[in-house]
Amino acid sequence: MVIIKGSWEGGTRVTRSEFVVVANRLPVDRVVAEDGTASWRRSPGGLVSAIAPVMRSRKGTWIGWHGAPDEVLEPFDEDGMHLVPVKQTAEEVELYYEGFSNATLWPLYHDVIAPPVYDRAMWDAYVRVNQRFAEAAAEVAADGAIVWIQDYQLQLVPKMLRELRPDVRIGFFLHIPFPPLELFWQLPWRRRILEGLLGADLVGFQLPGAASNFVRLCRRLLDARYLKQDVFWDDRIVRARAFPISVDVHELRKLVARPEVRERAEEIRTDLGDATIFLGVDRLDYTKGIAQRLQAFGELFEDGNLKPGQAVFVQIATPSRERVEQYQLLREQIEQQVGRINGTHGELGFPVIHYLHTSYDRAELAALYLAADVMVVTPLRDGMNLVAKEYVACRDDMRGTLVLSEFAGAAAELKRAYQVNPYDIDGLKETLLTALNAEPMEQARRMRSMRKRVIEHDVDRWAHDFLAELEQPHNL
Ligand code: GDG
Repeated sequence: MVIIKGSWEGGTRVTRSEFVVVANRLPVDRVVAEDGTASWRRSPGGLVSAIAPVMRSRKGTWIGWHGAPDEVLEPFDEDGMHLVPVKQTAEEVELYYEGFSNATLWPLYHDVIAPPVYDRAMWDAYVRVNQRFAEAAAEVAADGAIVWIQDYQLQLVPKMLRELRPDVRIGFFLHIPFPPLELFWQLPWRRRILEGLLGADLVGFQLPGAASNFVRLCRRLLDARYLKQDVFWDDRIVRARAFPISVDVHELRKLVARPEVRERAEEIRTDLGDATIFLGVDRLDYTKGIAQRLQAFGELFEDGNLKPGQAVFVQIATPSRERVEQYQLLREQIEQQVGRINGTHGELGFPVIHYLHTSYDRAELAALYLAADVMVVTPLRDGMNLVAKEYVACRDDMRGTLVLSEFAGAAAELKRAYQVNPYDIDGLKETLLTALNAEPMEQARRMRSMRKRVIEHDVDRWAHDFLAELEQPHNL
């Protein structure tokens, strides 16, 4: 890492790095203590823990927003990483983040489950903020550096960065699905997004089908030549490849080995009256199929297949994107549904659903995974779904069953899950009962096979495979 005098925010020092990660958010959250002093804490989650070791060994820099609108922050070091905050105004958060990213791209890329908003002011803000990220990356990247751009908020950055710094090697990874041509075609700025992505040397997706959608679009929309999953563009080869993301198995194994986590799991079971526990853990998002799973669960009581006190559903719904209208509507809808089901089927002291609209620490989540008999993951569309893999990674006791939507990326790897079509409520009910009644031997057989896959393909391997591919020579 070379420290040079630079022009960053008017003459402060710029650290140039051989390895740069660009993501909407920095990998740290600001925590304010009771006495008002602020400090930074590493954000939970697999992406950060996968990239942090690479950042350290390569003395990398992470570029991202620090979470406070209108605030300008100088670059700083934290947790062994060099961090470069990128400013976002309150208006940009509304138009670029809540708007174009989460009210346009998010629903469009998830099968238009909610109607996407097409708004020119949102698009303009998306372009402006992407340009700012590209400029920050251009400024900190050393000659010939590796720059790894993350996710749908930053799809224009590859092209913008290449224009500023043709010497750097650019990788892009999309964490969410990439839609088929028939849906992507709706987007008024479809050409600009595709050209933006084609600025990269390597465009990574969760699944091979998404890579194929991308290549097909390049051909149809831009008339680009291609061979298998290589697109020929601007005298370069742009590779489209699949790299299914995974979880930090090492961290989760350490967590579930802690005696207090085991004890907490026991305590949860006792608190719930030793009922059979169905568990859902999701961001409160309309792509996650929460309403469908609760409806199926409620109907099992209606049909007399389950009895209050005998089975209970714990649904953790982590608050998410609370200023976006569709998310406010979803929250109302789920809360009404939970009230209705508990009102109809619950008994005094025995609600059938425990709905918790809050966020927990990793240890509590691990204890919940250990306590659950049936883990229910039923997204209507999901790039991967880490919750399914976390559950599997935690169950070193070989117990518990996983009900998994066919529409989660994870279904391609977790073949031994009880797979369901979440739109088919009868099928979902049947599968919940089958998973509930699986014999311990059958549970262990399935769990062993799923654990093998997750342990061998953890998040370190994901990061390693992506970077190894990016570093391959790729000249025409
Ligand atoms: C996107 C894609 C893709 C949840 N509640 C709490 C909490 N979580 C953690 C889970 C898990 C993560 O959040 C959620 O990851 P998912 O993969 O399930 O879903 P998205 O947030 O939609 O993620 C997805 C992923 O990116 C990675 O590429 O798999 O398809 O949509 O790790 O454990 N964590 C804590 N408290 C909570 O209450 N600490």
